[in-house]
Amino acid sequence: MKLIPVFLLFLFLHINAYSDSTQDLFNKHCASCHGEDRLGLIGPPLIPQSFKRLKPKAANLVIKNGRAATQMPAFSEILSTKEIQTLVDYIYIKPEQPPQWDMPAIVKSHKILNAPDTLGNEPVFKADLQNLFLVVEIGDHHVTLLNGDTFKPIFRLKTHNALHGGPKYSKDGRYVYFASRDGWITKFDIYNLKVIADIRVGINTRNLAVSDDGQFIIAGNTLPHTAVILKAHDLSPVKVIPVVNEAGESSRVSAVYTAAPRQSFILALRDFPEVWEIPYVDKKIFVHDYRYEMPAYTGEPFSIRRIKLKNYLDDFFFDQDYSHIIGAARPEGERFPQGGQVISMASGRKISDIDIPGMPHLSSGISWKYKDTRIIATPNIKEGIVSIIDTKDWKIIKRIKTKGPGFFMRSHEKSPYAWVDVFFGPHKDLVHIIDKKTLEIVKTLQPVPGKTAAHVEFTKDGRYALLSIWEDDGAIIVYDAQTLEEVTRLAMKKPSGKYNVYNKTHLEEGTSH
Ligand code: DHE
Repeated sequence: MKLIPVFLLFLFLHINAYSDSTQDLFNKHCASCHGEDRLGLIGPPLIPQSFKRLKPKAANLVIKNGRAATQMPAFSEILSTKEIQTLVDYIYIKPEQPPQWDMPAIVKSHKILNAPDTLGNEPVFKADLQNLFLVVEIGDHHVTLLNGDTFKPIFRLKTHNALHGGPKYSKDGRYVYFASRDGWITKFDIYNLKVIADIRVGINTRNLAVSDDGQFIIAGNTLPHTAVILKAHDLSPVKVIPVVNEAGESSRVSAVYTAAPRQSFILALRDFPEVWEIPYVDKKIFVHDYRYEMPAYTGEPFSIRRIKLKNYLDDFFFDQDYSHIIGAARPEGERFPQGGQVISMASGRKISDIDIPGMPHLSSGISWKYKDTRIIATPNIKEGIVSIIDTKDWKIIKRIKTKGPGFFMRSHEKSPYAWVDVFFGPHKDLVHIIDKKTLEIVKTLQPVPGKTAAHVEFTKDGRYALLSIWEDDGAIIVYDAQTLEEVTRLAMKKPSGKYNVYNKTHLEEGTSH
């Protein structure tokens, strides 16, 4: 009889010792990116809610081999097979307290630091306000405001950790909104160099979009499974939209966008194959497409139009007038094979497939006029190619071979060249320059041997191209966009994206929106 309690005590100590050492293993190798609580930092949350599409066997392979197009490295040389499996088992355990971030939590986090009406309307510095850049420095979590004529920094702002996605400007370029991966949305007044307001909309957030009328912000979360609408004026919260399908299943948001001509927000969802359109004004906005038996949609503001698809859209691109979504999914066996698809926004139906191999990075695709048509060029994060798509018939007209998978592609209407980086692999220090007329690589730059070179943005007039040396002791290198010669360089802490006010607010065809 006495043996039973002793056995139970042994069992209890054994389980505790096992879980402590598992937590130690997790803390040592995973917590710096995914958080000790597994709720995500620069890496995504590692709890069962985040694994609706990733089965344990596949998670094991991700830990072993790393994940393409993310910062997730391979651990096969560092951890034993047993340790990897221990981590897989651990991340599929539900946290004791289900993570929550609801309206009361959002309201509580809201801080107005400088009421917008108390600040002056004249900028406190001299510069061409349309040719300013914001450079996100993820090395030490700052944003630098840069004069696009002199290339001299004007101001450096401390931000929340790990900003992700492009900061979004108000139409006049005075205000800018940032989203951090840990859920914070910040409004900054560029004229006064002051933060207006700050609010935490989620535990793990993807990105934000600003309505074309400047009234509303939408932020998409991966934890919890919500999208949050804010008033752009002072970031006060308006509505939390649960991201749930008709069967009651919830999904992470993979990205939110503004479709200006449609006066609506578009949401790409990760865990069920739907795209959502959410109007932000009170009028009939959806044109009936006579080719299909589809009723016109007359949505109330912030109601949901569900566009149901046969495959997920993990990454996508809009054509210039926002009448089509060109999307691609991470391939998942026979049910969801690889390839792209084109969705008509009017009918909500797929109108074409696109034969793209690997994993095209459509959200950094660009478009330009080519001969008698308009083309879209997209880098590929799995293969060393740039795919050129003809928007007349959605056929691939060329695959340009590069020195490795790339992440970002850029051009400017006034530039004869498109720039594409080679973000992944041994040639990460190279950048290819493509002639937009011949679709040939005409030059390959190696700005700093051995250091990652990535993400280009042009000045307002397209005369100069700014490139990041994506390292902690990195730099912005300014090139003459015609001669491709270096003009100057500025030291920066792991500069990631850079965003020109004019190009972004005028939806310049060579940059992301
Ligand atoms: Fe990004 C933009 C998704 C990993 C740096 N990234 C975007 C956008 C999406 C996206 C949907 C467009 C939204 C916008 O601009 O509002 N990114 C994803 C992923 O799904 C992916 C592959 C995995 C993830 O962990 O989220 C991913 N992204 C990364 C990185 O690892 C990068 C290189 C480093 C980082 O900061 O996390 C990175 N993503 C960026 C940047 C932009 C971006 C710099 C804005 C590009 C622009 O010029 O607009």
